[in-house]
Amino acid sequence: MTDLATQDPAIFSAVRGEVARQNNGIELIASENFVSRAVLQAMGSPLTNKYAEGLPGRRYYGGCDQVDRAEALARERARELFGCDWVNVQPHSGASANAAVYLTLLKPGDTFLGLDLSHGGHLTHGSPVNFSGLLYRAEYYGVERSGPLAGRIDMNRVRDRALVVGPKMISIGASAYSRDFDYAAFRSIADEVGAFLWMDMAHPAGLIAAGELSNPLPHAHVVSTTTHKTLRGPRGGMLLIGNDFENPFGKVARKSGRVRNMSELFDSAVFPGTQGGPLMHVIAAKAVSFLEALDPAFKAYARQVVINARAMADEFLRRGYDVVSGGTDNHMALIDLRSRGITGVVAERALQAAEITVNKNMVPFDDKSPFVTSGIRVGTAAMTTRGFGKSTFREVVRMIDRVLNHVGDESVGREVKGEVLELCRHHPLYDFVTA
Ligand code: DSN
Repeated sequence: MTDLATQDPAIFSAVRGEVARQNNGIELIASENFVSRAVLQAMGSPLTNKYAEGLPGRRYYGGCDQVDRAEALARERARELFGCDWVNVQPHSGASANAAVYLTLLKPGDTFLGLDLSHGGHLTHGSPVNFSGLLYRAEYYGVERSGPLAGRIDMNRVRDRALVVGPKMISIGASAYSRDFDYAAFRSIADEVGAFLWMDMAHPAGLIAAGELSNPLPHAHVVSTTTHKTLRGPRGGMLLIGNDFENPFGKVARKSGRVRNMSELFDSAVFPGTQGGPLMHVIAAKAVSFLEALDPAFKAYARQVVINARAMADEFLRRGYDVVSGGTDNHMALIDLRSRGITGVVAERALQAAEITVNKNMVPFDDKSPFVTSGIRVGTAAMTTRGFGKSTFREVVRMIDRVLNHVGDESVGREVKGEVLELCRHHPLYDFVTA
């Protein structure tokens, strides 16, 4: 990055500082991962210069031959990866992909049913400060407070809620839910109340592609995702439709006097509905990451992500922590710190001082604000990319436990930081723009 270093030393310094932070810390934020150099190179390429509104072969601009090739490859590889008929790889983010879902399936004021944000749901699934909660009438289901399903979704309650609120759409998907979903049960409820079923698989997408978790595509009318979490691609979004075009809702819809497939409606909800020009450098990087995910090595990676998450959750339990729902099926665990007498924000800061990055997170039935919270969320996707195995993750929990048992003791923070640095040295990440 010599040009950047010379031309804009301030930005170069921020980039170098961030690379150093990633290299020298333990990254446990469940929504983050580390992309390959090939993905970085595609993102940093002159494809960023190209306008290409439209779809491959049907653009509003000339000179699109090369970016058409890149987007066609991204689409072909995504379809193969998830075994589906149709994808749109243009959404700039998960939130953009979700905006296209709402635009296609609902009208402003329509009711939909989604997972409560404070129970692990996502901002774009009806939060009152987000377009989804401002433009549409959001109703919620949640997880159980106690009993055998504590911390989990009880499908009987989802059905009861759906029968009461009569949603036009039901959404599945979460930012802080560590269990798999019963897609067939969701679909049966959606069919019973005449609702569309939408799955936002942003968090588990890579695990679903690798067959580690159940696949929503045979059940949901539409699936959205980000590409940068467990899928380990560039920051971005995507929409997918399964092979179920014969369902009573999904086959065709009428718009502008013409009968169109749902896929056409979703395409036009992305562009021109909610976006302008697609980010062709990011789409090329998506294609690179999908090729990586089609490699058998990615299956082994995803398997290890799940093994590591189970080991991590188990080690927290063994050390007396409350793990929401008692464990995990996926790449993350939600730790309720109320019984330890510390808040999420205090834990996040104490761990950050030791170069262990987590995020404070609301736990179900939390009595604290989102700025304080009673929990932390931890994930294994990023450090599994760096080669951490299950015994290393148990070590990481030991370090976390030590820090949390000595909040305010700077010497403990310094000692753990030293251990973190040592572990990171044994699992190198990026070898460029280092000081
Ligand atoms: N904000 C992301 C997360 O951390 O889960 C989801 O979009």
